[in-house]
This record gives sequence, C-alpha cells and structure tokens, in this order.
Amino acid sequence: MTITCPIYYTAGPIQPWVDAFARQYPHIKVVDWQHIRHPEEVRYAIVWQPTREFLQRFPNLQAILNLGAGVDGILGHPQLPANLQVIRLKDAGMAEQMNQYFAYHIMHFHRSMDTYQRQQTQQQWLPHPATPASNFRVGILGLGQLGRSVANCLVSLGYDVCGWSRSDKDIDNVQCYSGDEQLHEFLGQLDTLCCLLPLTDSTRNLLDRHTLQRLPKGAVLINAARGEHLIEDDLLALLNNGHLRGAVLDTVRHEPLSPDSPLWQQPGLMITPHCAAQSWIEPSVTQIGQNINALLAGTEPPGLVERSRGY
Ligand code: NDP
Ligand code: OXD
Repeated sequence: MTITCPIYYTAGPIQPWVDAFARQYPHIKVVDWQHIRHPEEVRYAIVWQPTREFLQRFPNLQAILNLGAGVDGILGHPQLPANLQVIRLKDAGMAEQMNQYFAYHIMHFHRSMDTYQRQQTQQQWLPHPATPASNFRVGILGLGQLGRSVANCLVSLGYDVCGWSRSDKDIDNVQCYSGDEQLHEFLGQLDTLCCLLPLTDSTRNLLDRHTLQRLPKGAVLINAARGEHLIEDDLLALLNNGHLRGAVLDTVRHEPLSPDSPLWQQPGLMITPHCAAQSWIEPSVTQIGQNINALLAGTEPPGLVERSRGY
C-alpha cells in the first residue's frame, strides 16, 4: 500500500527529502503540502515548524512527524488536536554536530582564546598559563539524546563534566544531578554552563538572572537549545557587570535575530544562526520511515513524544 504524506519544510529545498523517501521507502510518497489534492485523506504529515494554516488544512491527521528534535514548534499550537501523535527525531546526525559545537566553544574559553582575541585587537603578545581540561568544570542542562552525547564527548577530551536532568541518571565519569532541588548545587561549581533542554512550561525562562547569578563569577553560558530558555536582558546585564565572562547563543527568542538587537554588539557574546546541529536527510528519513511503518503496523513509534510532559 502506498501512502501519501505532505511535507512542510521551509529551511531548504524539499526535493532532496522527496528523493530520499523514494529511495529508502518507495511506499511513502512525500509531496509538497500545497500540492496535496485530497487533504481530508491525509493521516501522517512531515513537518518543521508548521504554520496554523498547515495544521488546519489536514483535518484528519493522526500523527505528525517532526523533522527535528525539539517539538515546541508543534506543541505550542493552541488548536492542536488532543489525540494527535507527535513524533520526533532522535539524534539523526545531530549528536555528532552538537559534540563538535560544544567542544569547539568550550576549548575556546578553556584555552583562553577569548582573551587572545581581545589582546590581538591591542597588538598585545602575552601568553597565559594553560590549565588541564580536568580542572575545567562543564555542566550540561539536559542529558537526553544530545546532552548525554555531548557529556560523553567532553569526558573523552578530559573535561570535568556534570549534568542535570529531570530523572536520575547514571553515566560513566559524569556527575549527575536531577530535579529542581539539585539545580543550585549543580550550578554553583561550573566554569561553563551548556543548555540542551527541551523548551517546555518547566524550562521556559529558566536561564534568568537568579539562575545565572548562581554560576561562579567568570563562568560562561552556551545555549544551543531554545532562545526562550533565556532572559536575554538578564544575560546582557551579567555580561556587562562582569559576572559572566562570555556567552555563546545558537538560538535566540526571536529568530532570525533582528539587526537592531543589542545582542549583536555585546562584547563577549558569540552568536550563531541556529545551526549547531542540523537534521541530516538520510538518517532522518530512515527514522521517519521506521516511525510511519510502526504507525501502519499499529505499534508504538520509537520517536513518540509524551505530550503531557512536553518533550
Ligand atoms: P531529549 O528529549 O532527548 O532530552 C531532554 C533532556 O532534558 C532529558 O535529559 C530530560 O530529562 C531533560 N529535561 C527535560 N525537562 C527537564 C526539566 N524540567 N528539568 C530538568 N531536566 C529536564 O532532547 P534532545 O537531547 O534530543 O534535544 C534537546 C533540545 O536541543 C531539543 O529539544 C531542542 O530544543 C534542542 N536542539 C537544538 C538544536 C540546534 O541546532 N540548536 C538542534 C537539535 C536540538 P530526563 O532524561 O529525565 O527526561
Ligand atoms: C531541532 C533543532 O530541534 O534543529 O532539531 O533545533
């Protein structure tokens, strides 16, 4: 049986996705959503950040398959049918890229590259003592598919790594904290705080002045999760008063970041355009096909999101 799935994707061309499905799963016909002739017959849709118009066009959807890891862009829709199954990607090439993104930026600060960049602007030739990675304490908010991978990568590079999640974890060489009651203890010892949390009602605005002030003076923030985790004005205040040494933001509250935003000009702040980790087409299509096959077989899709917890 051939099934037709609309795709909603505006981050690049659709054709490579269509071609990959045709290669990997010839029974799944993926079609640009605007070209679907019988929207009432559609049961499964493949999306990245769909609009309300898209969701309204397919009244009989049973499952929506997200082309990314974070499902906040779907769950945030006010009229999302209560029984719609939401399915996400797990890793799909993103863990490798996140490892690189965090390793690169952590080494930047650990090896004082921020200081050397500043010195270069003053033609200053001044080496500073290098310290072992094992003396540089990195904390990761979120120990899921991506956070756990980054933690393991940093351990392999010799860093002193700890992490925080909702439920208890046991990960080799990573000191694990969990729950709101352990958050302050976790924060109080870090050289760098990395955020890889999903955006939910419990994590929105978590990175405010109260949380960030718990970090030791001179700490760094790296947020590659969602802009809405962070109160941007609080970050700017703490960079300006010297409490934080620097920050890296891959995501911001309003994307793309407006040319007027003070974030662009802030010394000590590095910005990347939500590119820390991208879904790679081949592994993403493999997973989406597995999820659709599970739906067709009446079994639980491996990427099914627990809607009540928001991730
Ligand atoms: P997962 O769902 O696999 O992991 C989420 C982790 O966060 C889990 O460890 C979970 O705890 C923890 N968590 C959730 N809520 C809380 C809470 N209230 N308190 C403490 N811990 C909590 O997600 P992924 O690792 O796949 O992805 C994480 C996020 O990264 C995505 O949601 C997305 O926003 C972002 N992302 C950003 C990209 C970019 O390019 N910038 C690319 C891809 C993803 P527990 O293990 O106990 O459930
Ligand atoms: C994701 C993302 O959630 O790219 O997959 O941000």
